[in-house]
Amino acid sequence: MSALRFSDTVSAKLADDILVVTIDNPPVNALSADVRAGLMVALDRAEVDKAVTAIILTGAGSTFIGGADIREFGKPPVEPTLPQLVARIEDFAKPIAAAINGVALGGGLEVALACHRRLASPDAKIGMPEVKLGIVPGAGGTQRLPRLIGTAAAVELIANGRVIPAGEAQRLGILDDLSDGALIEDSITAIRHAAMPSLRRTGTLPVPPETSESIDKAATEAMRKARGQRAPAEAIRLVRLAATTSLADALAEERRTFVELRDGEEAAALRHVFFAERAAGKVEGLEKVSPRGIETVGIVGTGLMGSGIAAAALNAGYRVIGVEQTPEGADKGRERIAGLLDKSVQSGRLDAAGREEHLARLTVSADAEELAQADLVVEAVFDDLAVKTALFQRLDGIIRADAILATNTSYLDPNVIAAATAHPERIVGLHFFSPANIMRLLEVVNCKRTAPDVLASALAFAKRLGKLPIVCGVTEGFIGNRIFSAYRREAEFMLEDGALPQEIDAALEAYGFPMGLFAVYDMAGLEIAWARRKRQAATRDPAARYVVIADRLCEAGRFGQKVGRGWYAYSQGRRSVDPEVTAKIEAARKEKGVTPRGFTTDEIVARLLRAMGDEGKALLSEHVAARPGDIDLVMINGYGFPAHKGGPMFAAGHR
Ligand code: T1G
Repeated sequence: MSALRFSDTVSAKLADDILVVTIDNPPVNALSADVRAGLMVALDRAEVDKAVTAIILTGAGSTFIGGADIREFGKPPVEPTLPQLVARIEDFAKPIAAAINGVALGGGLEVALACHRRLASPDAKIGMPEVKLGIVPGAGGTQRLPRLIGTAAAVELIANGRVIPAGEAQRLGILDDLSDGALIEDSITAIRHAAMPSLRRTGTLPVPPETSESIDKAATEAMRKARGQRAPAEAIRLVRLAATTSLADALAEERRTFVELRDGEEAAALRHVFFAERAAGKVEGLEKVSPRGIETVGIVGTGLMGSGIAAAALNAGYRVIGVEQTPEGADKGRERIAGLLDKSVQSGRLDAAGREEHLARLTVSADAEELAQADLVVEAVFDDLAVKTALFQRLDGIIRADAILATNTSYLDPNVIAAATAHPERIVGLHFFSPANIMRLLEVVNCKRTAPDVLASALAFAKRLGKLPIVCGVTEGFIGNRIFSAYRREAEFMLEDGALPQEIDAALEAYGFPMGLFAVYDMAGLEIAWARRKRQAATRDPAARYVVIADRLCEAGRFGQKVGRGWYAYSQGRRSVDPEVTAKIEAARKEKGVTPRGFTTDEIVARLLRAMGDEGKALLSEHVAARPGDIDLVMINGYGFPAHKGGPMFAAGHR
């Protein structure tokens, strides 16, 4: 069977009378201009070649087609465009089958929907995640999917950008069949009968009738999650069109909407986040450094953070040795970890057998000598310098010389802890965010003496945990808490100047934060920052502006939600404005002789964004953060910054 080449990325082989066309455009077979051109040439050849009775489309490697080539967005369109290719496939005189050998996403699924048959390997995944990039499908997905699975199901998949396994896709009616191990052969068999009695052209199918209730329910649920983003609403509008508008008119409206969104700020922000996520964790010069093998993880302290880290490590397949100070403490720690696994079972993320298998890999002991077996030890003990330093000095005498020591400290200086130990080069910071088994974000702190292979090992560990690792240098609060402190300070300045907590929180929620700053502050507890302010009091710059309002709340025992009072009052879990807080704010203003003034929502947001952006610029100039995208990812994944705004650095114009 001779190989035919239609472009750099598209080739084919003739299997008897079937032309098997393969897209080979690493790493994800994106539908670049070369792929689109190559497919068009393949169709030209099949059209005129009498020896060809049908076509199979498939991908090289483990991906069918990962979507349109996002890197082409923002550049002048190159023909053939994807809609032109998709229309030609659907209208082709000879049968075409999609042999979906891996992920078929976005434009990849749209190409498959235009084919006359669709088979997939059982481990394939399919979906239209365009809304996660701030856009809608732009090559017929909003019109062809409802014709196969109905409007409500299409709304649910497209407006949520959900990616589903092949089995579910077959049950919904997107795929004709699954093929385990003989995908091309099975596709050839299927396509031989596709023309009888006539080719099924998806775009000509009627949209199955269904009640408006089911459609409205899917739409309402999707809009609830959209949190102010445009793309999901536009996707719903377009999918609804399929049942009421001609294919040609609806495709034109889909394309118009796609182009408008693609060229808008929301899509630019989400593309920035997409590429920032893939750049994160890449450190100059570390590519050639081999990480040390880690299979056994020791965790000292199995409290809230330690048990979360233990559960994350168990989920990633590590053997885990938890250590507590007493046997009772060890028993409690084990119960806490088992409890987290139970929650995973309840949520369906883990089954009962998996839970047992995880627990078989867990030891929790009061004997620190057990840590001699660990390849990596993470401390998650009380965030006190003396406690952590003494612990690391003790561990120097217990763990292997090639074992790595990681501190989970939030605010202490890991360089100071490392300097007090025998081997500072093996110390790294792993700042987990609570709950550590759920939150993706992990700040990987590259201390002054951290050895390159230790940093590489920490990154490999983070990736195997499924975390989003952001490498940072040493500064108080690393990236996230330092920026949080900066905009919390700015918010408190505005309180003193005349704003109220509920006004600032409402402004942040209108911008897209799930929760305002003061509500978050109440959830975290006011006492942590209070303790730090008291620690810093002696060295604070007397000329620097200092707002006493938070201190006044703490002095009155208002430590936040857990004590029922903080910036707000809480009863039965409901938050309400507390006149006592307003009075304390007014008293603090009077003490400073401040005449309060009003603030608009825009001004509040602008001042907070500027505070975040300025602190981010400082982190970059101090080389604590390597790139603006890293800062954006920390604030989006750790502090609720709306992804569709791109993060504080993107919002401030630092792209
Ligand atoms: N275009 C260009 N580059 C892409 C890409 C894409 N669609 N997808 C991934 N890459 C790059 C990525 O930046 C990284 O680059 C490398 O490939 C590996 O990615 C008309 C308009 C496919 C599940 O949204 O979900 O179709 O860092 O690390 O973990 O309606 O990539 O190596 O230089 O993520 O194996 C819709 C996005 C597009 C899918 C593979 N499609 N991609 O995951 O690899 S819009 C998507 C993914 C569209 C149509 C519309 C994942 C993946 P580098 P990776 P992975």
